[in-house]
Amino acid sequence: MISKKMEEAINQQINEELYSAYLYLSMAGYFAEQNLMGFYNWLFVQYHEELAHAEKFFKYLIERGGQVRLTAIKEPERTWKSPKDAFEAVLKHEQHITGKINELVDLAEAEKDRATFAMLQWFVNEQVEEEANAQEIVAKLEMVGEHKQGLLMIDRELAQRK
Ligand code: OFO
Repeated sequence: MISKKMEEAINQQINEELYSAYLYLSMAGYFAEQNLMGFYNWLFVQYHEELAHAEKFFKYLIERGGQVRLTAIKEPERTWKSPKDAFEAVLKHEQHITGKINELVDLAEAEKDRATFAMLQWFVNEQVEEEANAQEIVAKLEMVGEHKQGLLMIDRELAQRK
């Protein structure tokens, strides 16, 4: 049986992951409005990844005999100043999520909850990838600056993500 403290923290993380999904879906809409359908595709795939993260925590909590408590998801932003501004927001958000995962790891350690600690290692590794992916796109957007052709090249590349 999982502790109440750990249960509460995992429920909060389910909300964080669902908010991540909501944020990226909102961003996908922002890029679709600008006909940047490669960026749209990347974010739509990312939206599904975040739903999968929420489901992983949800199923884990049930497996451990915890009680799921879904709370309200806050409204995400709808517009950004530029593609670079949007992806800087992705990176900042992922850094925030990494912090949340690290807090969960600390709590699992403090509670001597080895099963949760082990489960969280997948998320620790996943966050390395999440931050690196966002960082790479920010760097590319910085490189192309105001050049529309460069932006369209990145758009074509991001259209490949499945
Ligand atoms: Fe769930 O990793 Fe992104 O937010």
